Amino acid sequence: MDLLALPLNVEERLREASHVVAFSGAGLSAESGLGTFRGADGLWTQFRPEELASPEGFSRHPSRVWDWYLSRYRAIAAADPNPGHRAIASWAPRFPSLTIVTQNIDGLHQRAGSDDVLELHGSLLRARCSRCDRPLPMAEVVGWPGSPPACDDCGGKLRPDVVWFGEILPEEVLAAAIAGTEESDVFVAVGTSATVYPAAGLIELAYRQRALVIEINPEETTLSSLAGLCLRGPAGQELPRLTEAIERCRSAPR
Ligand code: BV8
Ligand code: ZN
Repeated sequence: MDLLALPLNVEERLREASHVVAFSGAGLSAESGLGTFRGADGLWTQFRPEELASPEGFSRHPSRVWDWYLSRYRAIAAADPNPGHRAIASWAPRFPSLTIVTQNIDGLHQRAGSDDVLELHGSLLRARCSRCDRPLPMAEVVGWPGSPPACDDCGGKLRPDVVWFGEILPEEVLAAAIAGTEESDVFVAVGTSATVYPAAGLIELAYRQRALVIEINPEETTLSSLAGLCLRGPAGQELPRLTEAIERCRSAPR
């Protein structure tokens, strides 16, 4: 791995950082084989988000939406965390405080060893009843008959326990993500097109409160101008390079 040369001011910020936020989007899981939303192979290119990832889409086409999430669940079950997930997991002991905020619903941060992951958009490892809200593990219901299966308590349609467009984010999760961002010295936005709100607003909040924003993305995004450092490469390559640079500058004599 070729060493990442950091500008002096960035080195200084990383050396002094006590609270770091890692904010991830679908691009972090791309190298685990999971499709992104807006990239060339994006999931949305086959369907429009409103058609599938929305309450309206689900009420109009429950079976199509359920089958789409079932296929994504199967892809997630077959996927593994990549070096990007593992690099972020290795940051926990390196900083006094690390907050991991993800837009992803694949649970790969946790499988890479990260605890307390703030899942802004829920998790596809969980299903819930759309009528009585009963939570169920997706692993359990994938084998149930029906698309979508019926809740065995009330007969309501099961749905993935994710946040759809037009639905509000889990309040306590969003509040914790905002609190972590407000305290952050360094905010690393990896694999996100920064187009979905209120999640993308965290990058603007980090910038406003003078955190060093680091963007890791092969492409430019609408919020690239807020970044003090842009690493234009895949997460699985750039996160280990950044981790090596963090190790180097935090172990150097002060
Ligand atoms: C809400 C779960 C309101 C489901 C998802 C302003 C404020 C509030 C809301 C809005 C607002 N403006 C507009 C809205 C509405 C809407 C919204 O943001 N629309 C967008 C499209 C404009 N927001 C909402 O509806 C939110 N709800 O605010 O409700 C409300 C208020 C009161 C009362 C009632 C309602 C809910 C949004 C959540 C939607 N759910 N996911 C599912 O997964 O199926 S969003 C979906 O997009 C995924 O979570 C995905 O993660 C997310 C964001 O996309 P990214 O993660 O960024 O992925 P993307 O493909 O876009 O980009 C990938 C990037 O990776 C690219 O840049 C690519 O270059 C890069 N990349 C590719 N390969 C790699 C890589 N990077 C690194 N390494 C690689 N190898
Ligand atoms: Zn029910």
